[in-house]
Amino acid sequence: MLTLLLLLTGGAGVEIKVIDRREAEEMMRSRSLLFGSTGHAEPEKPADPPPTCPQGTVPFVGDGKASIFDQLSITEIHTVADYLEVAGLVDHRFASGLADLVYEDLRAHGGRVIMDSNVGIEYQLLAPAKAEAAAFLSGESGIPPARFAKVTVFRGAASPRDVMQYKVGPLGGATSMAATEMLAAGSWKWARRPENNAMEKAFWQMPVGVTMNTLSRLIAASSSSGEFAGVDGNPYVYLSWWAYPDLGSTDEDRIINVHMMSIPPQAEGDSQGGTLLALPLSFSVHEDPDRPAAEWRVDKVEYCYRLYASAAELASQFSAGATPRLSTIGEVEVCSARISEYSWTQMKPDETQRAAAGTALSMPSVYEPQGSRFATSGGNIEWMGWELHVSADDWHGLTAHAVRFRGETVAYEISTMEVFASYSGVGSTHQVFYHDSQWRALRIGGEASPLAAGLDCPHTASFLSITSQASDAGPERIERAICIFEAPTGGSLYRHYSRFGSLSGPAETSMGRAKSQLVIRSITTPGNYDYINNFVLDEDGTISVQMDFGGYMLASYARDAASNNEEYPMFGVPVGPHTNGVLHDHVVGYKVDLDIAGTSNSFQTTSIKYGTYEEATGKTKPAYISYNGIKYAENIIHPTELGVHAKDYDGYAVINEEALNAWGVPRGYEIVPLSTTARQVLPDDHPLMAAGGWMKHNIMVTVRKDEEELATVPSNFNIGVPTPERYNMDAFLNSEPIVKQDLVTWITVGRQHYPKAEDVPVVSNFGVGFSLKPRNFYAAAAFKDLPAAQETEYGARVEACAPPKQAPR
Ligand SMILES: [Cu+2]
Repeated sequence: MLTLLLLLTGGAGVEIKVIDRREAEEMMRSRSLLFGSTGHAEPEKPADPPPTCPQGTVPFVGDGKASIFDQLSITEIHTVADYLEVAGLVDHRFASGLADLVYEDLRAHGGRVIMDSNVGIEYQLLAPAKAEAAAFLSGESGIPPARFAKVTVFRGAASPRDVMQYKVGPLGGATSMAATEMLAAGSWKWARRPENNAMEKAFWQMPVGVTMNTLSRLIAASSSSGEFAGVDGNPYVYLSWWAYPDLGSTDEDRIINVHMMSIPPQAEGDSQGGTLLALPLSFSVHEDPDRPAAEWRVDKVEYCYRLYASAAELASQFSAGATPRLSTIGEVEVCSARISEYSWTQMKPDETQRAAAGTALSMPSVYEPQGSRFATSGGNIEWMGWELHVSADDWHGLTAHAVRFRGETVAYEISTMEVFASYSGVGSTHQVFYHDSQWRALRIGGEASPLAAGLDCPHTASFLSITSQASDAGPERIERAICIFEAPTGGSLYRHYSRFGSLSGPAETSMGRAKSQLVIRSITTPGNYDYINNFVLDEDGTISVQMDFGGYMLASYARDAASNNEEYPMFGVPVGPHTNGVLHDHVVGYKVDLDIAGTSNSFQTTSIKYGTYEEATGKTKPAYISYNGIKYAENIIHPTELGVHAKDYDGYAVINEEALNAWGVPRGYEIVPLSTTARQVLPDDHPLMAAGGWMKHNIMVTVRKDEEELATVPSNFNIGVPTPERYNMDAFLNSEPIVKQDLVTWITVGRQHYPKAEDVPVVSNFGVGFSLKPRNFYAAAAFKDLPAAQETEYGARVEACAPPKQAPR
């Protein structure tokens, strides 16, 4: 996503050259050789892992049938791409392979050739029909469902241009393949397509380069007076830009806002500190696919909190004075940026700054006295009675299928769907927002980072690879993209201290079981933020879904400290020199298809109320009740599709009214938000909410339909218009009866992030999530039959594999 502009300010002449990332990294490397180290300590090499305990002592015993949910293999993707090419449905199989062609096209034809081509953008598994898949999983049918791909194609060759999705398949069978259009032609408009890094940043470089050349004297003059200065006499200043859709975008006018930022020069390979180094310069680019990219219209030039009709107008007003080293040049107020002060955006590992003596010692770590207790086979995982299949969709992220506990299905599907953020902001970065599934090279699944043992997951973790289509080389495997590990929480799953002991035991005793969880994790870094995506299993039948946020905030330019900052305190907080941390939100959406004792399910809410006995029961208060005021629960089975906020009721559950536990209570699973969860505060008529139905409530309940796959589709340009109906939550919620139906709960959890100084340089990881917990699903606690800690000779087992004991203090 990061494209670099290189500004050369040597001598009298000024030249701005647009370069791509590879060239920029090359330049950075050679510059580092020229100017030497900037004095930061080399990061310490990771210490050797702790002694490894025996592994693989638990065999995988399942049938592996849930492998029908494996994402497309690289071979399958190429098979589908071959077919589409031969069928004439794509001119270019993968956008990811276009980088060189785009540059050639831009030089020779202004980019018209690519804009007039059909380009294969994304190849995904089209989930099998549930009825077919469920029959195969249960053994009712011996035939696995046929595999199909869903392919998203930018149809630049269509008239009018549009985005199409094709169902392609079946794969791997004797039957010949076919491609079927899944959307009405023209319904997903060209101007609404998701941004595509491989294709589009190169296009935007043209108008951005032209604009920066027009403003070169402003930038150069600012540099000579120190505002855009280089570092340590280094004549190079690296500028980057961030591009986001403008909220004024329409079906015909695709507007990209470009915000200039600087890049900390020493940060080879990691320039993310630059998201804190906003420059006071922004402008808008209007895409016109029928014209050469260099001629695309640029307007709304904002410099230093002032709007100019064009770069030329800003440049000419600036030239009228042309005396550097003044706060005002010509008619232009110069905003001091002082981007040479970048060290505050960087972490500083420094042994002399250790907070306490213990910092020098190793942290506690996980070890497994008798080997790991979970087993895997491909994406199939087994642990302590749990069975599930896990994978990562390239666009949407971590997904689980066929989730079973103690031999019974709990959920057919739990899928990560979308991570959304919208920023306030007045100057420089304006109103920024993004749907993270939409970044071609930066999406939730495909940008998964290889996980680091000892940082992201314990050394005892097992790893799974995923297929990503983010690379310029086409589809490829990312090794170690998902980790699976078991770790103790340090507390107990249950405990009780008995003063009276038991008949056979000591007079006083504690009983209980240490709490240990299985964690399935992937981490993706779509730019500045890191999203840490977890599915967490407990031995009591609870599965939790958590998203933690880490990394760098996005900041905007501030003229000065709080006293002279237009954005403080309404839209953000000063967090560094000329830097305002901008108020924003993080909203995460999931699809949860619980199946409680089958698929005849209902949605029940519980409110804890206070009132008279008559209000609670509708009957007269019995005489033995002395005070007529009492707490009671009001349960409602909701008749039709609905959305609720986390604070509307005290409890939410999916239940099966026909399947009762031993006590005659309907079996169920409850949905428990893990922390104070924020609903989107943008009103329903805000341009972003037309496609944001999935974040209008915390829990939305609908009748499950195969064609209602997910309630979002990647694109930041669905502004003021809904997504195609297949992905539109507002269309899913149409008052259908939901009693004794196969239900989907669409769960949205979020946080408002009002920044603070401690969010710099990077935030302390924080997160959102929810748990799915058995509610009368069993007749008693599911852990009742598990050995208590004392009965496992736990201490003796630990001895076998423990690191050396510390001397007593
Ligand atoms: Cu944040």
